[in-house]
Amino acid sequence: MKDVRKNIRDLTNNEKQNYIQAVKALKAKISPITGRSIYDEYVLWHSLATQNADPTDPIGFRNSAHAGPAFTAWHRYYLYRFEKQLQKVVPGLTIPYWDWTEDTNDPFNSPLWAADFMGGNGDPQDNNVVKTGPFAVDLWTTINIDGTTKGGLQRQFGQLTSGIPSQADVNLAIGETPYDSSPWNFESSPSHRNRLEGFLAPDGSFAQLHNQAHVWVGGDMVNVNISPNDPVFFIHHCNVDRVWAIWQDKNPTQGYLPTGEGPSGHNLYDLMYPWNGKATKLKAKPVDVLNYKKLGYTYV
Ligand SMILES: [Cu+2]
Repeated sequence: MKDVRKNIRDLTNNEKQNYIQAVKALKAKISPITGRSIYDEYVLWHSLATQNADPTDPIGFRNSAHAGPAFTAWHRYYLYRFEKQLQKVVPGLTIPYWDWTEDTNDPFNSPLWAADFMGGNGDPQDNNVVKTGPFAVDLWTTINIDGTTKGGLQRQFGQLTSGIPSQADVNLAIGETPYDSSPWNFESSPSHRNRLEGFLAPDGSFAQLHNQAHVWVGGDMVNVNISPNDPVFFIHHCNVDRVWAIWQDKNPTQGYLPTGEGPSGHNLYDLMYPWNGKATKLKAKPVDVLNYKKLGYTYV
């Protein structure tokens, strides 16, 4: 039996409730190893990877999880682990995905932002703090990169970019080969990874696909160090993972690159920081996560 990751539009009310309940349970649950909230551990892992800038990148922008080949693999492992944690609360629960293309024409009114799901926009009169839904200011707190409390979740829909990805954008990413190319950073082209990550926007804005949806939501989501503070992070990244999975299925002869000549932490057999057995006890390499079906899940 595989875990089935569903479209947010196909969730029953009960499934939505279970998802919210499980996310909140992870926020409340304390890790016996670190003494921190399990949810906040995930925020900090993302922060650790983001702060681990790669000095070998001539542009100085690549880090362990972004603007480099491991972008897709890092986030796939991250979501996989997070989903396992959710399943400890609600057995069989999976992360749903936000297919942006169904909301391209009207992102403000996506069912994602329903009061019984992710809640709505931030309050522009009050520092863009979210005041509706299960993650409203009195019900959810966010953290800074040092783990201290930051306050209410922030969102600023459509202020920093006007739109979210379209079907044409997604088709472009699905049609682009190879997987990645030198110089293995945000200038790589052609590159499925860089196209999907969203640095190849035609207007040079760096805000296409994955990046654009982060920027459109704004607030916590646009602060790459702590973007998982917003629970929508996982639902957004589930769709990024899904698009990569579609690309993989369509291009079975196009493998992960680089296999060994790229930057440290990004090659097929490199350990991905902080899952190097030192920064955390975990160990994960891109090669471990290429086959999503082997990880035990599928998309409908
Ligand atoms: Cu990320």
